[in-house]
Amino acid sequence: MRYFVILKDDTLLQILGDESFHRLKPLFLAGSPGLKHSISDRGHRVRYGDMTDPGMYQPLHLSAEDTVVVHITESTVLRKILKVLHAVSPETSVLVLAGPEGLSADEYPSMRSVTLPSLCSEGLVIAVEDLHNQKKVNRIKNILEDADKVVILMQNDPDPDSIASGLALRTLLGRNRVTAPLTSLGRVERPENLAMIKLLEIEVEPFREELLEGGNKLVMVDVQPPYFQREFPQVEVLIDHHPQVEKYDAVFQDLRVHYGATSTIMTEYLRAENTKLTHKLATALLYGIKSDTLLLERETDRADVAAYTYLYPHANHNLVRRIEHPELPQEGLDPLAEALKNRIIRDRVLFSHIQRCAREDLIPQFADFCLQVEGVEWAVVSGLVDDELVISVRNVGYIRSAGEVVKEAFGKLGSAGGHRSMAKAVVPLKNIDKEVDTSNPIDLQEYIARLFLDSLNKHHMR
Ligand SMILES: [Mn+2]
Repeated sequence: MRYFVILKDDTLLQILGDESFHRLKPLFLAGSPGLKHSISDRGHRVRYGDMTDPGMYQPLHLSAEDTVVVHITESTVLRKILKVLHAVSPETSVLVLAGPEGLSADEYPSMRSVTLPSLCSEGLVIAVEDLHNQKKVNRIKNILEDADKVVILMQNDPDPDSIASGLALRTLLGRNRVTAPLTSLGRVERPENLAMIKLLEIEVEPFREELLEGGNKLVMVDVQPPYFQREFPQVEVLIDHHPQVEKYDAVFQDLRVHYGATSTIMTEYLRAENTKLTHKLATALLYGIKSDTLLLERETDRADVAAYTYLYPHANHNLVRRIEHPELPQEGLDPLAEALKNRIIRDRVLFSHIQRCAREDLIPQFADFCLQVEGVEWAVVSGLVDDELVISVRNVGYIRSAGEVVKEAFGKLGSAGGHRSMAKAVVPLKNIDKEVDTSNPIDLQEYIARLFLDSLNKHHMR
């Protein structure tokens, strides 16, 4: 494919720069000797002639494979050029960089027009945002510059968004895991989050009071002080997207409640700073946005989509898949096979019980799998973990809320709850061992099925 560019002057080159044209390697067609010189001085191939003369185009042997970009603002000249081009080679694609008033697509079906402002405005918006974010990053750096350690505090059960945000902040500050530790008063618990820190080799340290002594400074990401319900010394920097429920003090804060993830704010910081994105950081941030917005479906801002797009080419998607689907340990296969063999399906609900469950995270994984069975609308997978019965529930999404059904079925026996399409219950065995023989998997499965179906039918008022 060949490209040709017809110019009235070098405005277009000045605005778009030579780089984009070097990529297309076009032949420029100039209407004046002066323009010809200035284009060739910039290192482009150029030919000079009368743009409205068919003789200019005939030697080019234009075909349907070729594209001509036209930037002529004077409409009578533009019309003449388009007419000549159309006569010489009606199939050649013509991109007009102007609002060609009175030119109809019917007349020139191979023509398309875009205005220069529409081409450049997105870039302008980004540049303005970058400038704004750059100022914030400078402020953050100033505040934290003299700290011995920057202690980054996340929620008590750190989620991917907070972990990725902490990692991004550490990178922006040019610090490492010793001088900017990621800390939590609790620990990472969900299997996906554990897989994330394991696969991306991220260390989350327990928060210790000594960390706030001396010349260390406290920072919070993806969380605000009232969440912790305790006193802290001065919070120096706070970056979050949750709504502010109570007042608190921070030297600098960037709170963007319309954003779906703190990782989006951090990605904007990195973009503004032109920081090189490692696979690790890009993967963490992409997964942070993805998990906080349920793959850009929930409470998503235009900014989240833009950040996701920015990160996408730098992220390791194979790792994201492995984080989302943690590895199945080999020793888990036999108990799973047994559970699958003993499954029962009633009223489109598949029940399966793992009597010897080595790892709790097998249960939700297996529930996801069971939901793929033909004709099944609900998967209820249970398993014995230590002295508790853990029940994971999944549904296909358009029926009753899993959280409500599970609460009704098992809420009196232990903790139970969840969302529309997924829910979980944890029942201490001592709460049920008078009603059912918990050493017998078949009895236990029947017991769970009865409680669950009773609750589901109660909720069947749709
Ligand atoms: Mn978040």
